[in-house]
Amino acid sequence: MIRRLAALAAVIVLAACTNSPAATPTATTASTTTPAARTSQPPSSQPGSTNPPLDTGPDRLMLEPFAAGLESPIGITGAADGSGRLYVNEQVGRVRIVDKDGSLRPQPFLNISDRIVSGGERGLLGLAFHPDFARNHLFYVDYTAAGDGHTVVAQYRAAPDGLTADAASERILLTVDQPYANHNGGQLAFGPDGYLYIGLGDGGSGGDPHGNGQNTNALLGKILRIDVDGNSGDRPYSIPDNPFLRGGGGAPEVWAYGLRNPWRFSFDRETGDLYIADVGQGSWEEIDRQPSDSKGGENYGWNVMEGRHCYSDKNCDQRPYVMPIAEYGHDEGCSVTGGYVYRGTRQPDLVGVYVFADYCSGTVFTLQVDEGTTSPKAVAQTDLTISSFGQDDRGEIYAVDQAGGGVYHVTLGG
Ligand SMILES: [Ca+2]
Repeated sequence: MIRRLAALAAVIVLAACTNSPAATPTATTASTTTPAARTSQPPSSQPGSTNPPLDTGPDRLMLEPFAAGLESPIGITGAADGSGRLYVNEQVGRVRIVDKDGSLRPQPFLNISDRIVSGGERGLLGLAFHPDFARNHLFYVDYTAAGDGHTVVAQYRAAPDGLTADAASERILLTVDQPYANHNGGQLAFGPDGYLYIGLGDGGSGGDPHGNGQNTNALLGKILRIDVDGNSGDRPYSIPDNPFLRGGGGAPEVWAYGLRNPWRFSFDRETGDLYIADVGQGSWEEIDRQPSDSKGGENYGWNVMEGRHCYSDKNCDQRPYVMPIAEYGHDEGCSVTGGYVYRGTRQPDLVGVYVFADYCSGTVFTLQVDEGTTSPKAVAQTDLTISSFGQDDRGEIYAVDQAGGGVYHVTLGG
């Protein structure tokens, strides 16, 4: 506890020095296990000295150290069970528990590293808890299988106390062939409709050589939607009323398509809108939004388009595609990490703001999502490798630093 208070104090000191232009990012070594204080200085390209319009959200966010000692964390989530615990997936194949006081439990919640190939864009990529987890103890993971490198989505069952889960309880729901090692997607999230949404990249290599993004019969380059509480025919799940369920034209699991590598998507827990961060090829990173009343079937454009720009055909007809609500170029980063719309209670001035980051530059951005198409606003420059954001049960947002092994609480500071 003393160490944690010291770290927080260091953050506050740095925050008081944010007029200094010398606070540039430094390399974070993989051996770092104690979170160092992170700067909260907006990048120098931001007009921090002028008064912004009132409705553009906070000018500055802080990432306050919350937990440390994780190995290559790439996801974090609460279990919506009232425990206040955070569950962090480590890339190698472990799920660890961070208690609500920020302490990391030494015993993993789950260890399935024996069946996973990890490294690069592969590993234990996704984790989601059943909406009724408190009663049925079921949760779901997305991982890259050892041996063939394919994507597996599987169900596990936790002990009633929520502290451990038996690796032998695995029930595989879905296996998807991966032609290349990269672009595996991996996000899992339950929507407000109670169905499980699954993000899959285009299969990898570069430029989508197999054309998966626009092929509605392929599961790659998609967001899928399945009902884990049912089963139909030879499937260990059932298909909700998805866009291609009736009338054909695509695989029944497909919910949305035209995606390159959706690295994190999330539902706004108040509005039900879906926010998708789709990693770009070489020039543009994008955020897409799907309204809560969508019936699915949106085509987000890849590989005809990258962001709002024609990609495979320089004179493309943009009309069939849903444009992103925001994009940024590779002058500001190289790989988007999608985040969450803040709906917590501890930071009223952050309510309704979508927080996300760039994995490469360490820049944290916000979007004022009620403005429609908008521009990302850089609100913190960190030296973290932000691989994922997540929410606890109360709607507080956390980030994980893959290189340093830390968990950070996103706050307004002060
Ligand atoms: Ca797109």
